[in-house]
Amino acid sequence: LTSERYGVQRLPFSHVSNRDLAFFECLMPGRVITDPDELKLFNVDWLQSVRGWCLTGHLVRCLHFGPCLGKRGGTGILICQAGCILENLSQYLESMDFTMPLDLGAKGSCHIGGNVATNAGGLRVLRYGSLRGTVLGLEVVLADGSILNCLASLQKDNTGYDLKQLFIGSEGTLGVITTVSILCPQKPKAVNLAFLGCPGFSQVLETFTTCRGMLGEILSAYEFMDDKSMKLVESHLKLSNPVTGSPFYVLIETSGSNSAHDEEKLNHFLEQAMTSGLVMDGTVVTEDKRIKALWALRERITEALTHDGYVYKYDISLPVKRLYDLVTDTRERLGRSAKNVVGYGHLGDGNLHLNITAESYSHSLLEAIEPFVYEWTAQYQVSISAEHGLGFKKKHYIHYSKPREAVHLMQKFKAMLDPKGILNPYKTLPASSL
Ligand code: 2HG
Ligand code: ZN
Repeated sequence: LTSERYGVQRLPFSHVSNRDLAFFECLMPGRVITDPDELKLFNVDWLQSVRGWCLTGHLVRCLHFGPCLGKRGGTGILICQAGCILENLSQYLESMDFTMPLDLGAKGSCHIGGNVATNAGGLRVLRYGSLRGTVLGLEVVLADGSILNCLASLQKDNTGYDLKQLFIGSEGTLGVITTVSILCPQKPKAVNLAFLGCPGFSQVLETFTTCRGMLGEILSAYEFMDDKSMKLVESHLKLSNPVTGSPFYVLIETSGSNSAHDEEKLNHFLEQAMTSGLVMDGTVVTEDKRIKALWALRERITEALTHDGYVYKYDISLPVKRLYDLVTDTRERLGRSAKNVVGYGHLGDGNLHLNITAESYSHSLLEAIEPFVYEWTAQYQVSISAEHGLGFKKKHYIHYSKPREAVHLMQKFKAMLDPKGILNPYKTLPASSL
């Protein structure tokens, strides 16, 4: 049980009464859920590792109304409500020759409000930067019920503090994002995807340096995965890897405006990478359907892992040179007590996803992993949460990445904006002694 495993003490919140239910039913007829089985879907996380005890739901369902795209001076500015699904937004934008600056494996189910609240990174950070740069404005409901309108759609606005940044990446602990304005680039005219096998991690790194030099402005993603992650995708999801037999794989995407120019550049790079032994084998695709199929090999690793057993997840920012050392050291430390220790991630952003699987949850395995992984990480003064946030399980480890004064100031913001602690309780920050 979550409360026992993690020692959660319920805060002194009131309970939902029949009067409350009647109020919500009046506000959103037919949308209030009280059936325990239906509620389970919202109370248990998708990894099935923790559960909450909500007796009623659900607000988000009413926040899914459609997007609109403005093109001030040819620049695409999307304004949409928080409940829009990322993939629907992408399709809407593509039909108008624009693209979403954010893409991630969960695009078919995740909501843009959640993406912004967690400052989700994903596969396009290398090209378009994080949501901190592309989100132009937000509308947020504060803990006292008032609406904060920071819904600017200007690229430049230095009037006072940039309040929207407080809510981006705050994991819903400071306010509920209800509307988002986001800057969307033009849809690239030519996209190529190369899936390559490398003989070792040092070659993965050298291939990155080479392709950054040779592909420069058209490079839009550089992802890596180890052989073990690919094996899981093959065995659990029955996807076939077109380039087998390498200890490491990389996905290199180019996005540009001139296909002949981009292909020539890519071919030059591939020739160089093959002749110098950086790459053992590979395939290049340009057709939309085949691009999607290759991306699935990378995007669906997370899903494959859930079929492998209980998953311990770590999302670390590291100097790229050290990125795989953490995987090797963890594998060696855990030996046979883990089922699989895999490493993959957004190498172009210095972001490793270290995942460890076991047949079922084991407290002693958790103790062998934590704080080892955090201490290992802290020696490089980097981040124990690169793009996923601290959430419920990692809030006590914030000190590995942030100085005491910074955590204290965060707690002060929290106390000011949410004095009763009603917004996403028990997440992101350790309890304050303020
Ligand atoms: C990804 O890059 C996601 O696939 C999920 O950020 C990472 O499950 C994970 O560890
Ligand atoms: Zn990721």
